[in-house]
Amino acid sequence: MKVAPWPKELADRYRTSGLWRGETFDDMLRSRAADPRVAARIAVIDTTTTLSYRELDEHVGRLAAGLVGLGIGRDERVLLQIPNRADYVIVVFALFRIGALPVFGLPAHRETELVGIADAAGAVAIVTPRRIGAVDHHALAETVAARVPSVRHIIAADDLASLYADPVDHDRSDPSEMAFLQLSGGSTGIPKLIPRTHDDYLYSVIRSNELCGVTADTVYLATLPVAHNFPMSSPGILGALYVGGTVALTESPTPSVAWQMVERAGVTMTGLVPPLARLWTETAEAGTDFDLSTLRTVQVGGARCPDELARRIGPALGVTLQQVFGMAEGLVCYTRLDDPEDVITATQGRPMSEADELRLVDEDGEIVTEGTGFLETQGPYTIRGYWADRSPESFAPDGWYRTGDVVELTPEGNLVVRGRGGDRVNRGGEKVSAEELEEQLLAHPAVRDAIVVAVADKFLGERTCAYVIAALDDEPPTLPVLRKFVRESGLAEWKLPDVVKVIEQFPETGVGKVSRKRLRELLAQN
Ligand code: OOB
Repeated sequence: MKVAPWPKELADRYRTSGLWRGETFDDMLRSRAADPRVAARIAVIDTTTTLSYRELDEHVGRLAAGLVGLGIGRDERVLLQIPNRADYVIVVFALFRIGALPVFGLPAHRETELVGIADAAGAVAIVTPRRIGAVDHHALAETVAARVPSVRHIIAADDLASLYADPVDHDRSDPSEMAFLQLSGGSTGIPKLIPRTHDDYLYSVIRSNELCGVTADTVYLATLPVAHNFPMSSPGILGALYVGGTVALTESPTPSVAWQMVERAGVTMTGLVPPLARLWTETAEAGTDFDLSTLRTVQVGGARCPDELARRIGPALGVTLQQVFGMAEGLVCYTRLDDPEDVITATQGRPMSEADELRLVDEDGEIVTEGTGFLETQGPYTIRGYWADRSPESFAPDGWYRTGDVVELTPEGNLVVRGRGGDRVNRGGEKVSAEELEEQLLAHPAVRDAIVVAVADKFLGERTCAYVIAALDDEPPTLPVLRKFVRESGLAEWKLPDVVKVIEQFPETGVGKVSRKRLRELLAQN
């Protein structure tokens, strides 16, 4: 299956310099399981299951055979909606083994998102447990399957064993081809699918391991939803598995649950978004009986970590903080573990690879050499296009990815994230596309027009404010009414508006477009 290719000259360079190694994710698991020093070590642990590398490989082989038996084939897309459980790892590697392509849905996605993703990907199957908490995910998957004709199978992620069959041989995947599809944090309502190859993604994992000090003794806790790029590969669960370390998983990120797993598995490292980092920090500052002494590194990323919080995390949790600024499209920046304190607490680090190229541009695309600018990038693990070529405007004419982030470069070459264009709200790491929410709000009969902007929030960093023009003067839409409406339209809970403001007309820019900037200023004033 083809991905938008890197220019030949770059691809040759990445290959000859050994960044792209010609290794697949299935090669990786097979060789760990075959290595007598690694085979018996714990690969994966959750609250009910513990698997050694050999056992994981056996489960993967039997499930892979079962999936082939269902008729799922190479290059076919399979939408996953699996929480942080050992089953997730088994399913992903079984799909890798047969060369089918996982599409990384999140447990919080609801009908509208799942239909959009399944449809755009042409998914042939959905894998989800029957329930996650109070939600009937099997019923949800059935609704999606009824609306998306390509979906032929719904597979129960909590009953994988019913599919197990005797292992069979599989053709090896081409490392330069697509391994899976990630989802973009997105500034549009249409789901953008991010094709990542074995070569490019494995390079990012291996390089992340080097600079995050991940070894066979690392126990990485997936605290954030594991399908997300950050806990998946920065260095995440794939990093830990690559070196024969241990992946621990927790379904709840709150201290009272997650810290039980820290104690039980002897967790050394995890990644958090800023609101969770605040919760962990404040809980630890207040005093805890949990033994967190095995924790060495806590990463924070996904959204801007306030400097004030960054200064408290290390002392409170007894760890080294690492800031991570990354994106599912590729580029990931890290502060280094031995950076000076002020770099760790006040910057978002620098690119992981010397082959990452960065430039800052202004609104017209002109290069900016001083101060802040929009970040654009190309490199050995940054995509050149979305799958099925959606949103060509996200790429500059020469193929560089336009991150949309406004950043500043310090003299030492570290990045400080200053914000981004007005089309997306970053709600503590969970991104809300203004366009997607506006579209849903416009469908409500009491709404004539709607514009969604970010409002500053101490806990989440940003929250979602919907400015609406009422359709009828005597029935202005209210927050509870619009939240209920958006929830029922099938969007994930994190996308519901936090604030609704009814306004008579939107302020305009000089050219007659709605000025989001002016709306944000209005919000800041009151
Ligand atoms: C990560 O990936 P996505 O794809 O959910 O979101 C990417 C966007 C970035 O473009 C930026 O706007 C924001 O999230 N972001 C940050 C940040 N980390 C991500 N903004 C400020 N400070 C940070 N530290 O969020 C992601 C992917 C891999 C590793 C880490 C995060």
